[in-house]
Amino acid sequence: ICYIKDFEFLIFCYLMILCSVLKFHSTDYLHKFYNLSSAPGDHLKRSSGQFTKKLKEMQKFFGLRVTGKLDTETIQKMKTPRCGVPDVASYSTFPGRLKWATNDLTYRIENYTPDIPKADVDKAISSAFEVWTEVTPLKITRIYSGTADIMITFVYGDHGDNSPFDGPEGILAHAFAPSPGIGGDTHFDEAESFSTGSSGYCLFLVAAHEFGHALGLSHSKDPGALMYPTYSYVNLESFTLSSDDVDGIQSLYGNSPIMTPPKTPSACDTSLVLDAATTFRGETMFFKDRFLWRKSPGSIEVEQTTIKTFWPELPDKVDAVYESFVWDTVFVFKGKRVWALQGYDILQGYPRTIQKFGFPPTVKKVDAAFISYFEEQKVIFFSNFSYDETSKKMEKGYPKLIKANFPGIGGRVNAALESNGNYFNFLF
Ligand SMILES: [Ca+2]
Ligand SMILES: [Ca+2]
Ligand SMILES: [Ca+2]
Ligand SMILES: [Zn+2]
Ligand SMILES: [Zn+2]
Repeated sequence: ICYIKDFEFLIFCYLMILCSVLKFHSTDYLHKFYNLSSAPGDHLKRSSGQFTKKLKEMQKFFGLRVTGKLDTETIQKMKTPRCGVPDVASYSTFPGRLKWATNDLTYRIENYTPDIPKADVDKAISSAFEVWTEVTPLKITRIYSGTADIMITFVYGDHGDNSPFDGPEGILAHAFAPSPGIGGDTHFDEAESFSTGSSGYCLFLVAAHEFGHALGLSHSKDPGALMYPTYSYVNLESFTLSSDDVDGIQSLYGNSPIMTPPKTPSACDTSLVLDAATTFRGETMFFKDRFLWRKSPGSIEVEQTTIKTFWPELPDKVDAVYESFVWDTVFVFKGKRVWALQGYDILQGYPRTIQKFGFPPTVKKVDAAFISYFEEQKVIFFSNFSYDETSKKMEKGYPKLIKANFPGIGGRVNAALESNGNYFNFLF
């Protein structure tokens, strides 16, 4: 989590306005979904006791801290648009659209973190700039002495800009919006343990986010955006800016002739082809690229998040997922590998190959999987194979053609799910 100095006051004012607007919306929200008895919009007369009670109900339902207050977490949850994310394109710039007057900028690394080798710091920083220069006409050159537009330092605690760092965790870094002097400067909290991978905080990811600020972007509401306010690790090989980030930076500097980035998929998009679907401890989960949608049973709300937020070690674009109730375990397939997860943890010995898991070597990947209640805890795999959960072996008589078991379904299955109790197979 980071925040942007100098705009503290502005952001504070902005949030105050937002909150009064949100109180109105939150009354609406609680009225609609929690049976709050006051009429929607009747926020002036609403009994705050009733409001607080319903708010607590809602917080409990979503597993938030039950404060009875419109805290950020709760507001965030309420703002999570229903049915996927229709207004997901939500980058923001600073008040007054602060940007650099020139496309030719400089940066200087003033000191180094002891956490990783110098060469890795240099590489993380230059790659983090490239993320933005790739999609804009911006040119950002490194200088080794004198004052650059973007001065980069690693510092502890109070470091003379009235925004002291807070020790380990919390704030990871901050950057100043474009302006002369301190504008653009980027400070990293040395109390954090920076890394080149998934341990601690990946310097490249933190820097890329901060440089977004240094170039004029504020936070985005798009959970798939780099400019989303919270840190989440993504596989560096598959890292790309979201279209929201690109739209944001291009709104300030215009575009470079290349590249169309992947869009954050919307759950409402009827042309969306899912990668996989599963139940997970009573919830239903849908997978697409690096995204994950969660739906609780009794809720019409679908929450969008990323796979990495849930399971940082998992790859994006999974092939198939199913939940084994017998083992309270979720199995995730991608290519020739399978991961076994209990809650947030990966079971020992995983990931392993699908051959070790019981598939014959002829199976190259699994397209989809689910447990069938009809067939006594048999897992149906749509690489056209069936597998016995208890003996952990491929069943006799399989593989079968998809058509043999599921008449009416032709071609390839991308994701499958059997809804508990309803004896329904959803095939995607
Ligand atoms: Ca500066
Ligand atoms: Ca910190
Ligand atoms: Ca450190
Ligand atoms: Zn930030
Ligand atoms: Zn600072």
